[in-house]
Amino acid sequence: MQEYILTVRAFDALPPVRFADVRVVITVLDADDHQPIFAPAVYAASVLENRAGGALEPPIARVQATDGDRGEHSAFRYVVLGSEQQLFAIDPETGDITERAPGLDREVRGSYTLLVDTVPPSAAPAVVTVTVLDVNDNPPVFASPTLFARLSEAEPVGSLVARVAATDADLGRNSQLRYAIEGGNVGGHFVIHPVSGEITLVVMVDAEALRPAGTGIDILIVASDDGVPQRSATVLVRVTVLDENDNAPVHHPDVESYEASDVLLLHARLALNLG
Ligand SMILES: [Ca+2]
Ligand SMILES: [Ca+2]
Ligand SMILES: [Ca+2]
Ligand SMILES: [Ca+2]
Repeated sequence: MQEYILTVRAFDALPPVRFADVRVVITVLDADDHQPIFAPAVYAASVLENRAGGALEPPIARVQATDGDRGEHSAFRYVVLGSEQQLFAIDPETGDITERAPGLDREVRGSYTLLVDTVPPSAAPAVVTVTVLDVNDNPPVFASPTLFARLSEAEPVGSLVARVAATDADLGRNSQLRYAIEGGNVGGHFVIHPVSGEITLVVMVDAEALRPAGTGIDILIVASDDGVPQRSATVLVRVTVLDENDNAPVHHPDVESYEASDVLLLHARLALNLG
């Protein structure tokens, strides 16, 4: 409380001059003529997604407002305005902002803009932008657990057999994928490009060599992200090997003597019923 102390002296107008003093105390009473003011008015904060949230976690940010009045006229509390108060809590006394448990999901929403005010209202609400930082909480995903490919046994080395592609919902290194052959590449016929996912033939396939076990080769491909902890997924690539007529024909004695042109001529004569 502010006080002014004055001394007022009264003099006689004519001699003998005498005087008398009086002490005047002026007390200036406070009126509620200041609103709380946020300083600073803009805040930027970031928080890892999937944090437990709640009061046990360190606050995301702390806002601060001051009121130029005194006593009860300077009292206020902090509040978060609008729908964001469902996700973010503010300590009414300290201005500490925390996320309400459970944590935020960057894959759903990457940033929030909070308006923070006081009660009674401030001159202007503070703006707090909260950026949600990525955590590697998503594994790579293949569109289908199995990919089918066909390969002629006549395909030369270097041929593209198939291309696998997975997606990862995270960000940056947490979504950067590398591919590798994890199993089933019996005979070492295939290699995979770690970035493009292209599977290339490096040793030609012989369909006859696969029988009677089957008509194809299964390769298990793994896609791994670059996050910590690393997450991965697999896809099975079933390569059906198509037989080509690469074996010498078994000749029948009756037709052995015919040249191709003779066979055609014979068929033509029969068709014309020439005998
Ligand atoms: Ca005030
Ligand atoms: Ca997430
Ligand atoms: Ca990931
Ligand atoms: Ca994530």
